[in-house]
Amino acid sequence: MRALARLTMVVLASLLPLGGVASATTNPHANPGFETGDFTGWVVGDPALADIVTEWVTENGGIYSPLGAYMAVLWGGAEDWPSTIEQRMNLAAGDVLEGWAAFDAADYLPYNDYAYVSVSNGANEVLWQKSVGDVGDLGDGVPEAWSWTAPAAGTYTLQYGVVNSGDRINPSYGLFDVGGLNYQPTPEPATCGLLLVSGGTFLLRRRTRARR
Ligand SMILES: [Ca+2]
Ligand SMILES: [Ca+2]
Repeated sequence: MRALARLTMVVLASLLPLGGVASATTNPHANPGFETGDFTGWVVGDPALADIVTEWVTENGGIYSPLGAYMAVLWGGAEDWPSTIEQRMNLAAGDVLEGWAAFDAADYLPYNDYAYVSVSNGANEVLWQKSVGDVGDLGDGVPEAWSWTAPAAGTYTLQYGVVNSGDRINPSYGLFDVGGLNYQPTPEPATCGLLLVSGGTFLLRRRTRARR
């Protein structure tokens, strides 16, 4: 009888790790949609090149807004150096990471600024990327969903980044969130003035376009 009890214990103990691996969770990372209103849970590469915003107005008058209250925006700094936020996570096989990203180009070719979403655990995998070449000079890229499933248990780093390519001026912007991003295109000229007034605080934050 005692032997049977011990066997039962051994069988139960061997089942426990199996249960952990089998239960995949969606978005296991902390503060994925920035709804704390700050970068809690994230490591910010350069706080001077990252912000949490409720709305983002482009140079063209296009407006990005989150489905929740907040989203993250990053912009480029030094030439060819990535401005980043990232988060390390212990994931089980089958865990899903997902989100939305958009690229607001504030430069023109050949200065091919770009934004990306990547995940790595040694090897680096780019999940989403958009550049000036993709959205056009000063273009507003449409928000796009990305999704990734962990192929094996391990420690992974999810990174969002924006690079100022070719020089260090006219930085472009990357917008990041989960749960969706809305984008309203540039309004008709008649309503443009009204929207510019409402978006004035955001426009004022932009640096003056540098001359080359
Ligand atoms: Ca959000
Ligand atoms: Ca640039």
